[in-house]
Amino acid sequence: MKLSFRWYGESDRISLEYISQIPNMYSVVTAVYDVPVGEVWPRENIARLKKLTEDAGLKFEVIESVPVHEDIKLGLPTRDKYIEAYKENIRRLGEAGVKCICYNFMPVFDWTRTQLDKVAKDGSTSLVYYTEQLEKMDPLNGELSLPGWDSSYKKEDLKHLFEQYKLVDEEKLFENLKYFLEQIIPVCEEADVNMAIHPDDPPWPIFGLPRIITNEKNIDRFLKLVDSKRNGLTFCTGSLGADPNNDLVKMVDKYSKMGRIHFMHVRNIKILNNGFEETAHDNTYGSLDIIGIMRVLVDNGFDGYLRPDHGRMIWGETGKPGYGLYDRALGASYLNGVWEALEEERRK
Ligand SMILES: [Mn+2]
Repeated sequence: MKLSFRWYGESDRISLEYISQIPNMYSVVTAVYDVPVGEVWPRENIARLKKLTEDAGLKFEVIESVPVHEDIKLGLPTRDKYIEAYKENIRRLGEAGVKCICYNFMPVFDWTRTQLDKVAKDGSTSLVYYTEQLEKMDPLNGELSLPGWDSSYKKEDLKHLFEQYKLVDEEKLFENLKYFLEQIIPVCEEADVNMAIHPDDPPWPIFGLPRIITNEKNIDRFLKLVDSKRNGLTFCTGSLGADPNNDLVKMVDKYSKMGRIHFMHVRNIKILNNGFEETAHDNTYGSLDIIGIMRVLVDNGFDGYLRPDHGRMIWGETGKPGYGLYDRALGASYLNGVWEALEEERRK
């Protein structure tokens, strides 16, 4: 297991020095953030991130994300130029020593929560998803702003996008994903880079838009679209775990044995009748069997990247919701401890 930590580049309030002080920290997870979706990342931007990272004693091996242009997801004729740009990004990142690229194939919206600062009894705040809040949200009224959300969309652009997606159902989205993978996976073989798709978060359709990376059946289908080890997963426990029908321990066991998990996002959530709340990483705080998941990873000799995922805001910290330092560092330490104990147990 190679422990990693998301860093939002030079504008991140959390320094690389702080990240490197977390025990057992191996690599940053970052991206070039100032280039529009669909364009080629300048070599000098990549080189700068790499230098800053390595100067701090960390590896520059994981990118999250190289975003996929909507035209690719929609399957428009213009997709080919964006796929060419994507390929060039894979080559450039491979040259810079990147081993794993996380991306997602969610139409329009990235991860979605209905509230970013739900206060818990202990005064910490976290991200939550409540069905009744979602039902009141209208993405087309021009006022909605979400964390995983490209705020550069204008109201009219969004209306147009929603119109276009009326022609894209789950089958079509799978087809468009296959088209994309068939083009990029051979480039990954040459560039020695693994692609790791992030599951849809939450793992069900929202706002009438299709979602396909949601459960075991669909992930099986996804892996067969292009049956190469390069075509793999970011297994995000908090995303897939929001659907209680997903047996996470079984899925992690199966996909890690197949060598198809390149990147683990590990966090816990509490499942409610009307949605879910993000919690501390520890087993007892949420509904997910974090220890069971870590156990199969240890048993299967998982040597990919693993990072704590969203944290709560604690100790008065402010900043990017889900991406404070303190609770994610606690999460990393917890995951280290669990890993160490399980390895020790296995040796005996
Ligand atoms: Mn995740």
